[in-house]
Amino acid sequence: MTERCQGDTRPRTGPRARTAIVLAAAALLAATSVAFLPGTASAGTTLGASAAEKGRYFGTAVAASRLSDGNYTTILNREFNSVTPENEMKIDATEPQQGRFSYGAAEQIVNHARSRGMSVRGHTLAWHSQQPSWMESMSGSALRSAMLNHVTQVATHFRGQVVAWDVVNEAFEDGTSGARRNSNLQRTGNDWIEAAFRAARAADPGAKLCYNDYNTDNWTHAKTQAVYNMVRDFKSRGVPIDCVGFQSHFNNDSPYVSNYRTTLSSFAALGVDVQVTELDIQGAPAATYRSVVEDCLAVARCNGVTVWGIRDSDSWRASQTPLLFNSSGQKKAAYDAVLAALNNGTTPTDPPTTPPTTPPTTPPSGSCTATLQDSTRWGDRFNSQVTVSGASNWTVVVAVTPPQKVSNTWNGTPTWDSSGNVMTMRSNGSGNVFGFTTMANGTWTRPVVRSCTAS
Ligand code: 9MR
Repeated sequence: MTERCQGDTRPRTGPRARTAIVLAAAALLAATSVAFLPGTASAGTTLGASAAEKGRYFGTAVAASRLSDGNYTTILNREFNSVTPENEMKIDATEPQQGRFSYGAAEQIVNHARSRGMSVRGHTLAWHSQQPSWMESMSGSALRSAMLNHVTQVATHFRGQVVAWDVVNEAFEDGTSGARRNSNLQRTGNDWIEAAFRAARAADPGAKLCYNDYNTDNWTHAKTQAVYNMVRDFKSRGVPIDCVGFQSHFNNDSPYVSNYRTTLSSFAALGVDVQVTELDIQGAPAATYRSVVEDCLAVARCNGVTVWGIRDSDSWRASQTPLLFNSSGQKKAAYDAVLAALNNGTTPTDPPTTPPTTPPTTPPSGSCTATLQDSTRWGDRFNSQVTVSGASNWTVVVAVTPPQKVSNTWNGTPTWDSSGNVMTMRSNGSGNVFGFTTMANGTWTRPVVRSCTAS
């Protein structure tokens, strides 16, 4: 359960040591149960930290042009642990002229995010909209090759930096037809979507590959069923799809409905992850925001929620005031509801997994003490929490065992060695308890604290 971390060379056996270990374990158990009560510091006081404690991310769309706005970046850096470039990775932004790629604005966002331990969702590689004019006027096999080249180039450029790509966006028609949207890409042949997924997989085998759409939230709608059938077909034929994004732009014409959870769980049952990718709700009713988050938390394969902007003034639908912060950057009632939902959320019912088999380790001495505790565990991943004592400005080095990968962190600023298995976590003013999520990838060995240094 716990790990002694610094210069503790006493033998681990003998009645006294055993008594001490039992007492320490009891104290930590007590501390753990308190720690997860809502309202306490480590129950999460920000959206990202609270989501991470549930093994999820909480993200936002980010516009590069707003990164110079201090009010905006203060909220971004404090609250979110995932970002989606709002427009900067779209085709017209990244390949404005055929064969000439332009990554500056996208890289600005990627660097801002990754240097602060946030993950990046890539949006989007193939879409009928926001095509540069050279692509809009193309058709047939020339367009097919240009599209595939675009997917390959962009996914290769950002390889290793983007955790999930919206490979294809909005390829189905609205209404009751259940048909594919008629677009220049669709006219290159019905297999254009799977061709795009195969190209993306070849370019960045480590990224999750998503299909992303809107008006696919209501389980009874023809469009939802049409996307579901495509995903089922892809899974049965081995087309490389890992996730489905539900944009979830809710308004009076396209409201949230209570079968949303059924939609998420039905797609997840096909063997894909699901993600809420562009959430905004007209008027930002707190109860609806809360329901969306609870629905995601109730589905084990729902990885996280992204809102489509930070403040109402940042929204593409600003007049509908659909976001969690008002235009001055103050938290709205919907914010409180989302945070409460994240802190009290139901625990997914994943199958039980084998606990770690390695004994606790004693890392070399340092100038502070870092104690690692196991936390929530799911079918594919687990959380760990590290408590630091003896310093308020600290640096803790933690190693995970390959092929494990850390997918999320909270309450610290991480950097990585070149292998990606050794994380150096620095205090960021959020206190002396930090946490992280490890994707097990089949290996359930407990992460090891290597050192703790006061700075
Ligand atoms: O929020 C984006 C807005 O700034 C752009 O002008 C618009 C152009 O198409 O795209 C908006 O984002 C869209 C996203 O890329 C796909 N789903 C719908 C979003 C809202 O229109």
